[in-house]
Amino acid sequence: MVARGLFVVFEGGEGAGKSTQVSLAAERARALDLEVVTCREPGGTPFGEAIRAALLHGEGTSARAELLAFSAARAALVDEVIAPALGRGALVLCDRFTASTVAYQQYGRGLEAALVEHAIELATGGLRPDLQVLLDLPPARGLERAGAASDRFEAERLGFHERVRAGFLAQAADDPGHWLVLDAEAPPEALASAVWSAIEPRLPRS
Ligand code: Z5A
Repeated sequence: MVARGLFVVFEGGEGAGKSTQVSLAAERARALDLEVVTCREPGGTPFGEAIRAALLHGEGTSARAELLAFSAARAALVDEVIAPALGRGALVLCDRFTASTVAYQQYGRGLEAALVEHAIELATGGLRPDLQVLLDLPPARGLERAGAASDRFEAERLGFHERVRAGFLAQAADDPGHWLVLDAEAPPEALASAVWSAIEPRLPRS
């Protein structure tokens, strides 16, 4: 049987604290001598980082082209980083993954669910996270934390960010066994403990 690590994804709106929680979870895991691989979307490979720059700081494009660009970056990340790490039995902690595509491109931009689902399938080859942590925060609070808009998504109107939040909450409600929903206004250490309590029992035992 092929070794399988654990794939944990952190999701939420801008400034929700995803990168903070990826770092705190990685610290806890490394203290236990586990192999930990951290990554972010879009990005995480040289190809993906080039797409990230175009998506976040370029001129912008159609919603369909945006969907395909996020998907191309994801395919590279899955093939080059995530799948090999899981094959070695590592704990993979990723800042955003497919739920962001559903929340932003489907709920936010208004693309059809079937189109988004198709792109996700193509990019991941069916790979799904074992656990998705939703750091839920009213968008106004998250944008305040993130500071002055520094990319094309942060610059969207509040209504867009409200739809994105609803998109994350709907996905979590549809599949509660694979989601942990946390109030992102709690202190970072308290959130990190809640996250670790969900990760620890899912870790592969040797
Ligand atoms: N996007 C998409 O449309 N489709 C897709 O498929 C994918 C992505 C994958 C990527 O940006 C953009 O791409 C994203 C969606 C879109 N939209 N935007 N913008 P990103 O992920 O790089 O950027 P972001 O979501 O805005 O992340 P961020 O601003 O870096 O936020 P974060 O990682 O969630 O938060 P943080 O950096 O950990 O913390 C933010 C601040 O809050 C910082 O000052 C912390 O010290 C503070 N913080 C953190 N935790 C707390 C708590 N618990 N309490 C108080 N303060 C806290």
